[in-house]
Amino acid sequence: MFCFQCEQTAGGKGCTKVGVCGKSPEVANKQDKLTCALVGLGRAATKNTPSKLADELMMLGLFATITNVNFDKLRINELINLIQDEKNKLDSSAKDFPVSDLWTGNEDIVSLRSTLLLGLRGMAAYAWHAYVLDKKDDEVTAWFYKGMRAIGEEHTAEEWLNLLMEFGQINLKCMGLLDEANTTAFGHPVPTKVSTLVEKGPFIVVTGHDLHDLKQLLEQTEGKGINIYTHSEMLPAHAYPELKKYAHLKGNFGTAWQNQQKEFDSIPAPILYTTNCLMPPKSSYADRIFTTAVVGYPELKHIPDANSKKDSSSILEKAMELFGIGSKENKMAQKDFTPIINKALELGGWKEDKQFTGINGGTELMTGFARNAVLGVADKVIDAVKAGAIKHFFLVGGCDGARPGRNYYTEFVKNTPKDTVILTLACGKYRFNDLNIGDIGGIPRILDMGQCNDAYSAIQVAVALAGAFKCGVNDLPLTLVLSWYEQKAVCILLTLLALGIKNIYIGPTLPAFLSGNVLNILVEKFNLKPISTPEDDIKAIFSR
Ligand code: FSO
Ligand code: SF4
Repeated sequence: MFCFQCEQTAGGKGCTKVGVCGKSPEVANKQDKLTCALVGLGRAATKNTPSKLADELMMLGLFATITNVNFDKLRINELINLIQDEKNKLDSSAKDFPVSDLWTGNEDIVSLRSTLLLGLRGMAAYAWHAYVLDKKDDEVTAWFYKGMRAIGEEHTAEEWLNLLMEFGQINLKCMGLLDEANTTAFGHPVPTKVSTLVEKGPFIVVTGHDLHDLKQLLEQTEGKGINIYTHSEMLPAHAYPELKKYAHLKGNFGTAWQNQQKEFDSIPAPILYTTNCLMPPKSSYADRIFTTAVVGYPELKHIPDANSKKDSSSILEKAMELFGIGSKENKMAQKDFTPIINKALELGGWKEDKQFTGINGGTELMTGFARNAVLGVADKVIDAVKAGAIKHFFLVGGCDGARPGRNYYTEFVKNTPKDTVILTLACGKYRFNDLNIGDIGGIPRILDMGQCNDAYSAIQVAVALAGAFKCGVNDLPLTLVLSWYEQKAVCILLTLLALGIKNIYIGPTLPAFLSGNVLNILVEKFNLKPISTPEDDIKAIFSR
C-alpha cells in the first residue's frame, strides 16, 4: 500500500504497511483500484453521456476514499464493480489507469497530480451533500470527469498548476452549491448558543456532516422521548431554523473527531456516523455505532437507504440500499432509523443530567455566524473597523487532528489582541470554541461560521468586506490561519489559492504530498507560510 493523503501519514512521508488511521493494506489497495477505475469512467465519458448512476458513482467513489470514511473492502469492491459496469456501458474500450502509476513517477509531477486527486476527493464529499438535498451543478459534475481524466494523462508542471487553479474555482462553485442546498432546505443559520449538558434519559449522538440525515433522524425521533446531541462537525446544525425548531435537538456532546475513542467509550447511547471522521471503534462501543451512506467499517451496523430496491441487478440493488444510489428517479435518500432509535431506548441514557465541558472547561458553544448572519450586521462591523475598535480579523479554521502541536491554535486564539475578531469553521474550532474571550461592541470575538464547507461563507464575507473598503481581499486586515488534516482541507486550500489569497498560514505540519519544488512554487506565488509559534506568527502578522 501507499497513502500520503492526510496529515497524520506515517513519518510525515506515507503509510506503507498499515494506515495510521487504521486503514488496512487491502482497503488501501482497493481504494487505489477504485480511483483508477474512476479514471476509466472519466475516459469513457468522452464517448457517451454518463448516466445518473455514473455521476453518483463518480462522486461516491471519490468520497469513499477520503480519510476515515470507509474501511470496508467489500463495499469498495462493490463500488468498483458498479463503476466497471457503467464504464463498459459508456465505452467498453476505455482503459482504467494502471494502479502502479498512481503514486509513482517524477516527484514533482506525482505531487501535483496527487494534489488534484485529493482535492477532487474533498470536492466529491461537498457535491454529494448537495446532491442528497437535490442540488446538482452540471459544470461541477463535468469537472469530476475532466479531473479524473487528467489524473491519467501526462501534463507539464505548468499545466498541472493551471488545472489546480481551475479546480479551485470549480470547488468554490461546489461549496456555493452546498451552501445553497443547506440554506434552501434548512434556512439561513442564526447565531445560536449550544449547551454541553446531556440531559438524563435516552439519547443519540450524531456525527459527520450530513444535515439531511440529521433532519430525518429528528423527524423520526420526535415525541419518542429521545434527545439528539450533535458531535464534532454536526455542531453548526443547531443554527439552522429548520433543524433548531426540534426541541429534542438538545445540545452538543464531545469535541473533535480524534477524541471519539475516549468520548464514546462509556456513553449509554448509540452514535450515528453520517460521514467522516470514523476511527476504528473500540470493542467497548462498536455495538453502539451505526454508519450510513458512504461510511463503512466491517461488522458495524449500517442504516441503508429505504428508497426502491427494484432493479434487476443484485449488485446494484445492494448499492442502492447501502449507499443510496441507483434509483431511477431523482429521489432524496430516505432512511429508516428504527434500529438506532430502538438502541437508544434500550440503552436508556444516563439517570441524571451530566454536564460536560469543552477542552478549556467552557459549557456553552456559540455557532451560526454564517454569511447571512455576519453580513446582516456588516454595517456594524464596518463601522467598528473604521472606528478602530476592530483592528484585525483572523480566520482560524480547518480540521482538528490527533498529532501533537495542534494546541498552537488554542494558544494562537488566546494570544490574539482584544481588538481582533476570530472567524472559525470546521472541527479545528473545538480547540478554542468554549473560550470566553469577550466581544467588541456586542460582536462576539469568536464567530463560528459552520462546517468546513462553510469556508464558502467566510469567502463571501471577505469579498463583501473588500467591496465595502474598496480594496482587494489581500489588502483587508485579515489573516487566514488554517489547520489541515484530510482532503476537504485540500480542496478548500486550492480554492483560496485560486482566488489569489496570499499569506495563508498552514499547519500543524505541511502536506507530505507537496514536494519541495511544488511547495517552493506555492511559497513564491502565494506566500504560503508554515505556522511557527503563536507569539511569533502574531508578531509577524502585525508587522506586515
Ligand atoms: Fe473535521 Fe473530519 Fe469537516 Fe474533515 S470531522 S476533519 S476537514 O472530516 O471535514 O472538519
Ligand atoms: Fe495514512 Fe492518512 Fe492514508 Fe490513513 S489516510 S493510510 S493515515 S495517509
